[in-house]
Amino acid sequence: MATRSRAQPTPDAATDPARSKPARLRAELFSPTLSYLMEAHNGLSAKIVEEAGFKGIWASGLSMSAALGVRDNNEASWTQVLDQLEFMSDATTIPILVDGDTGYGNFNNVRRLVRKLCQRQIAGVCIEDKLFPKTNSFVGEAQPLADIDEFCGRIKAGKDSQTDADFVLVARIEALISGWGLDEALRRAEAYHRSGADAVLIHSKKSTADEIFAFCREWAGRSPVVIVPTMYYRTPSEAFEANSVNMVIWANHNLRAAITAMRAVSSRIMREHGLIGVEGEIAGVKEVFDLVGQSELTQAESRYLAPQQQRPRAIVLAATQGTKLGPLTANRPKCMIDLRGEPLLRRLVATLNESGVRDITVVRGFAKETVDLANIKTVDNDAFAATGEVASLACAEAALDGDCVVSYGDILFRPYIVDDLIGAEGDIVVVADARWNSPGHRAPDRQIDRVKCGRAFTGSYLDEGPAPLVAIAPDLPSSETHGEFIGLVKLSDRGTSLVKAELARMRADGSIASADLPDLLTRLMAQGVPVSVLYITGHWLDVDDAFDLAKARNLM
Ligand code: SPV
Ligand code: MG
Repeated sequence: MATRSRAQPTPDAATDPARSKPARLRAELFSPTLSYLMEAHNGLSAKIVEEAGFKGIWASGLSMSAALGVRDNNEASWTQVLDQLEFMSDATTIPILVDGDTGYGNFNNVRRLVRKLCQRQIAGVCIEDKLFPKTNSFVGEAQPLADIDEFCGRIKAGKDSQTDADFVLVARIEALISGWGLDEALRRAEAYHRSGADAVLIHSKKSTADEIFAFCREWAGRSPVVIVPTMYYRTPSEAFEANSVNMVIWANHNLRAAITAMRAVSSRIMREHGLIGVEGEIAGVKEVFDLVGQSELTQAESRYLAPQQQRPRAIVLAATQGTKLGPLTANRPKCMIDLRGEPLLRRLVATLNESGVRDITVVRGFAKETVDLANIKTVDNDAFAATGEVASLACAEAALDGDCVVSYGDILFRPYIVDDLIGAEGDIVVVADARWNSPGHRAPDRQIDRVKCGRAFTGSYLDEGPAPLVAIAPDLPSSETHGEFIGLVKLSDRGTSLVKAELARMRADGSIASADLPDLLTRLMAQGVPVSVLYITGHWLDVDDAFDLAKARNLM
């Protein structure tokens, strides 16, 4: 014979997280105080039951069926129920007593059911003495009951099949529901107890608990008693305790609450054709994320994802008006000018997204209310008119954390450039175009940020990694210029720390307001911080003046 039930456990075992779920349900059932199970019907409702403080879950057959949109007549198959239970069990740490209906057939079906439940750490099952396919106890009158001996066979088969010694089998007596009366209920309770049931569930559809209490008196504690006071809901729990009930099941109240809430919100949105009325009255999206543990995944990603899969966040500096574009930027900043039907910034954000960079903070300044795109966070540099790039970067200091890409807000580039930059070695890497001097590239008088490197671009595939940056400034002589800084920088975790420390120093010495990115990089290099250059050859553009804009629109 397989494992049989254990002796009565000590009461504090009910909440000991070191103990198995079946052991904790068993402890609840046998504890001297009244215990409660709360209904859940899927992973989310199970989590909410645990969050509320319940020590156990009733996986209701009625509720799981209704949540699937079917009747409580075994229309959902037993394996479909098992799937629901797996989600509920995975989502929670407290034990689950599952409503196993009739056991889905005869003794043989019960054996397989119990083995499968034990495999999933479901703590116990309740089976009722009716026939497959079952009918809910509150539907119709005089439902046929199972033959006592046949049902005892189901109980024995279930107990003989449990692979966890603490697994709980509750035998549910439907004699009162079906109108057979107290004597029949007691006769059945006795037979089920002798067959090895750990507890009996005595069910009633009366509006008072009289027949339940009469049963309890006669039963006299021969085994724990479980009740479902759905119909005699007015009876206070003190009365259950006084009548030696061991466990109360609140059987369907989360499902019914969900129906009421969903009806109210659906009809209101239908009526109002809008969301404003309901928004403050329903759980926020963040609550949804919290309930399903979204933050744990973020932490796990930083622990387990390969470094090349961990995409940095991005900070886009987009505070300037861009006065050289005349009336085009009278009411909106340069980053929002139209490039063939789309704002420049939307194209930039899409490129970053394409490279897996999704956490994007845009620093707004001029006409900030016009910088309003999906999937970006914004911070504001309200002193944009009197300050420069570094001051804007400092406004986004909270986002300067871990690996980070910093981009000007008026540039566009092919996605492979971000991919290469993210993969480039070095704590601080800047992107420079080696074809800075090619004809027709720029308006003739246009000022650019020139870079001087430890190694010129050769175009050879054998060039090993980024070149060291030696100087970055607009006024380097052409003979010493190896490229044009395009306004794209990668900072490693260490790189962001170095930059933050430098921002603090610049704040202290008053240089932060007017500084641009080349000034910041120059200061870092002066302290011996290595900065590298990733060479590219074209495949990018910026939009500074009408010449650039015409070129950009042609390229789009
Ligand atoms: C359930 O919750 O599915 C039950 C309890 O079995 S009752 O609906 O009262 O039968
Ligand atoms: Mg049921």
